[in-house]
Amino acid sequence: MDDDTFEKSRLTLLGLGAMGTALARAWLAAGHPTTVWNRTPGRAEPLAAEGATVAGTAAEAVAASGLVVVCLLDDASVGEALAGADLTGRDLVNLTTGTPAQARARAEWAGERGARYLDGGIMAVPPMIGAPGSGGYVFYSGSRALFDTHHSALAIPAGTRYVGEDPGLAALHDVALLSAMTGMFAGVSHAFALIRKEDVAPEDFAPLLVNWLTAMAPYAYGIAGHLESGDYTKGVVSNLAMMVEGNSTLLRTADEQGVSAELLTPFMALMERRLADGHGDEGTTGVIDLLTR
Ligand code: FVH
Repeated sequence: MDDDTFEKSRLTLLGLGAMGTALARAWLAAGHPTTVWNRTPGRAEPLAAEGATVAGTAAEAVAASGLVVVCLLDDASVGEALAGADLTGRDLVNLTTGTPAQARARAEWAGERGARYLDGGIMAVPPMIGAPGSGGYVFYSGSRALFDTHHSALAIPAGTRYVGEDPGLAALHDVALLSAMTGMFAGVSHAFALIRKEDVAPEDFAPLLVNWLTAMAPYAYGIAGHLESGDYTKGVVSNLAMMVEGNSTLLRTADEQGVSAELLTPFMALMERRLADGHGDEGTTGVIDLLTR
């Protein structure tokens, strides 16, 4: 049967920033009757022209649909926006980036107000929303029943990955990946700083950087294997003693190029501590032990 034969479920979206607007457009384009609300009303105008129903208050928007999706700046703004809304019987899906503890507290808060709760962590930037094949997806955690009930609507803007009943798990996965990305961009920034004053075109250098990072990324599987087995030396092809020795060349090059090494030195200090503890035959997995309080 043609998909258009089925009536698309009604939903409400609170928050029309860059991400909220992209989400709203994806649901509208897929034919979901969508009610929107934003603190600054002007941001809803283009969506009204595209078929959205614009609510005057967050409480009105919540009252309009059983499924209420929230995509606001942070957890505090979620509390503020929903303060005057009756959540009884609503299915609340919170796509606002927050910490695992905030997600767990928000799930309890929603339950006390009579709502079912699902937390989401968006692994996409706005242009990847509603773009099949972009690779964007959303981690979900919390009520499995709620995820299953609304899966067809939730799968419209981006792919979905349900990671467990604990509402904090989506945020944990989200923030862990964002943290890895932050480290990657620190390295990328340092690399561009090194070449900046030389006769090396950034546009020529960028593909080299991307290829190298892509080639190195699968070593994360080796680290996972170490953590699973407890043997941090298994399959090590570049040992810590060698890498710490090599760090002096990285630091000396930074100095020669007039570049601050401040993005590199915290990680190097941990490598040195692990080496000093007698683990020169490992890779970098032991650094994780030093980080874990
Ligand atoms: N954009 C991105 O690249 C990332 C990708 C990954 C996921 N994030 C998270 O998505 C949440 C929303 O991000 P956004 O890009 O839509 O953010 P902004 O464009 O800055 O819009 C912020 C919206 O939040 C509203 N807002 C802020 N404070 C309050 C408040 N106290 N009460 C009610 N609404 C509030 C703001 O309203 P206004 O300023 O237009 O009145 C916007 O609608 C976020 O968690 C990202 O981490 C995006």
